[in-house]
Amino acid sequence: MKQRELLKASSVILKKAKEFGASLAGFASVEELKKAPSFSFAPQMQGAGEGIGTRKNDLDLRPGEAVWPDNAKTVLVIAVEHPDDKPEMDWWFGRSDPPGNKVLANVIRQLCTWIADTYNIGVFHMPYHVEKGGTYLKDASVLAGLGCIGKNNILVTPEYGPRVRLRAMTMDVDFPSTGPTRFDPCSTCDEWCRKGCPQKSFENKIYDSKDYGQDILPGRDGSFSRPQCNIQMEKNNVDAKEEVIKESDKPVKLIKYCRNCESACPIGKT
Ligand code: B12
Ligand code: SF4
Ligand code: SF4
Repeated sequence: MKQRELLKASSVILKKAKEFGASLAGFASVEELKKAPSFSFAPQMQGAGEGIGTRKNDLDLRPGEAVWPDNAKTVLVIAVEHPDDKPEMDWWFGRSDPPGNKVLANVIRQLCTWIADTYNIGVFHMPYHVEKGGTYLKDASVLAGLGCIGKNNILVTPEYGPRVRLRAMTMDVDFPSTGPTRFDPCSTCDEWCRKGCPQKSFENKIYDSKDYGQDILPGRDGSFSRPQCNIQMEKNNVDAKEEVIKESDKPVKLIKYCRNCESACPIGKT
């Protein structure tokens, strides 16, 4: 594609993403993303590859390893807003994916078909889990300019704060990156996100730059404890109750995972 066509296509694709239901969308370069902090930190993390947030996979990938489709040049990352007044977007209905995840997958599916048909570009719908062929979605979003990683260790966007969920696809054409941005609301904030954590997951600095050979760490400064947060996730699993919902004729177990570090953040609240 010539430069002029490329620029035109990139703005049409980003517009299309919103038409299909994305709240935000942007491009990140695959080469840049491969150098992102999560890729270098993940293999060094204590308990890497076991337990928390790890899924069995057929690809035999270790933490920080990724498989990229042949010729993948650009990651198109989307965010869908999960507002406070629609908590059900995030609930697990028994073993079924939360409705919000279905929206994300549906937008990417539509984009894959439309982009391939319109521009004859090679596309790939990235799975959610990195070890199943996905990518670190927060790093991708930062590089695509959707927002920054807040002191709550998740993506904070100017428009919706941290209350978004993410998904991505690759394309085999080099579209210009749409980020990163200088947006950083945390530097002057009273850290409501951290104060609201029921497991005190940000209480101590548990990682030090000099031990990991990188300045960018979980929770930005090395204070996010994945095991502490996961205690809460397990508690939420145990506490899940059967409820009657309109989507099912039988009562189903509803798992409502903690979101305090998102909902306490004032950014993006109207
Ligand atoms: C495994 C996982 C979990 C595990 C472990 C969490 C963890 N952070 O390690 C558990 C189950 C505990 C968990 C909990 C939660 N998760 Co989770 N999780 C994931 C998953 C699958 C991978 C995350 C991962 O392994 N990251 C890599 C590890 C090594 O690093 P890290 O802790 O994230 O820290 C890195 C970043 O902070 C980054 N970073 C920091 N500063 C900067 C600055 C720049 C410039 C850059 C580029 C990067 C960067 O560098 C750090 C490493 O050095 C992602 C989906 C995905 N495919 O990405 C969702 C994901 C991160 N989770 C998400 C959410 C919402 C949650 C929860 C709120 C629970 C819930 N209700 O869904 C909590 C929040 C915990 C928290 N405050 O971080 C969302 C975040 C959305 C957002 N706004 O960012 C994601 C993207 C999934 C989604 N559906 O969209 N999660
Ligand atoms: S509550 Fe404050 S410190 Fe925490 S993520 Fe939001 S802006 Fe950043
Ligand atoms: S999801 Fe809950 S337990 Fe985990 S870091 Fe956020 S506030 Fe803490």
